[in-house]
Amino acid sequence: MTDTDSLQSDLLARIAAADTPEALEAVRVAALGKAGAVTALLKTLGGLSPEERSVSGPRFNGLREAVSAALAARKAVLDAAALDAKLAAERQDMTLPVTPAPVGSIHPISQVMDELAEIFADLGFAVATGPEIEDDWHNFTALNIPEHHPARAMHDTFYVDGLDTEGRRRVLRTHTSPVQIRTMMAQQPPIRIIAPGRVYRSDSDATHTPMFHQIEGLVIDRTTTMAQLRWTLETFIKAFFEVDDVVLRFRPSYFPFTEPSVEVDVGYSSKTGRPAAPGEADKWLEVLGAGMVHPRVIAACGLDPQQWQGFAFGTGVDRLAMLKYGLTDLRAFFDGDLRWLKHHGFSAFDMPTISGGIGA
Ligand code: 2NL
Repeated sequence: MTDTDSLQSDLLARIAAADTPEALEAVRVAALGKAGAVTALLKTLGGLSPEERSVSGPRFNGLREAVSAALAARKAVLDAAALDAKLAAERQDMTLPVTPAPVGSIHPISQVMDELAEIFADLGFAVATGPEIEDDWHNFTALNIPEHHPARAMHDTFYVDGLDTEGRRRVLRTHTSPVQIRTMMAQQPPIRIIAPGRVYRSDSDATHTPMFHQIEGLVIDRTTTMAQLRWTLETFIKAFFEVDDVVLRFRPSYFPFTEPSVEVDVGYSSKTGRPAAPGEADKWLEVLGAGMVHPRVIAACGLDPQQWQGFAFGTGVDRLAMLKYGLTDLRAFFDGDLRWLKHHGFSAFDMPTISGGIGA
């Protein structure tokens, strides 16, 4: 047996005996590394005569190939064994419940606006929207609010610097009525719309925030009456608060944009904390303002008040949300506290519908 043969059989035996990847790597370095035994043999080829090289060259290279092949084969065996061990040790319990992906929740104000849109849609009302930065004509003048009315004062209303392209003062809308003005100017009656959205007033204390939410309704037709207003509001209050019967009280009031004007109280049971039928109500809660649209407002929109008349109403969405869902702190609505939102928010999958029960 030559030296090459005995080196080969020694290395193959050590490869076969290596039982970890680390032990196998040590044999590889000892054989084929920079200072390895096979590398050293190959290095001697350069100093041999051509005759000697033609004998030793193929032998040494054969040795290197045999050792490389044995290393690769042994590595495959050890890798497969390592994978088997890992698979045997690790377990996934496929019966465990999945961790649900984190989901957000619907803010109570958004929920209530969706409920209102759904209720009024079933009564034939479309949702109308408009700009939050208005001009003083749409926000005040068209609504029969005179030039020196206190509502126009800087003290109450946020004005935006500069004038618009028509020379009108720009204001953050103080109510959603300008949306109805824009609708009456853009389309012929009959009109049945609600206008929900953000409004702004310079007011800030425990029960007032400078931005809040309003919803107004408008019906314009040839023979629209206050009796229809009463039925519409009754139907709305019953659907929204999910009560079978309710009593409303119309108190005479004043708004520049309606004549006659009323404030609408809902009979309320302090026992159930809900609106109640005539016999069960023990107090009144003011929830809406309403009236017949002032003929001057109809005329300002380019409609003939001799042909068209209508009713309008308005109410605060934030207060409706507080009443329906028992929320006590208005300011928490706008703090963006995720713990509050998680607790009081609604599932995005609970779509409000009349048939499904609005507040389910
Ligand atoms: C309230 C009272 C009200 C209206 C809003 C209205 C709109 C047009 C014409 C006439 Cl375009 N009226 N809106 C009417 C009566 C009352 O809101 O207490 N809101 C919070």
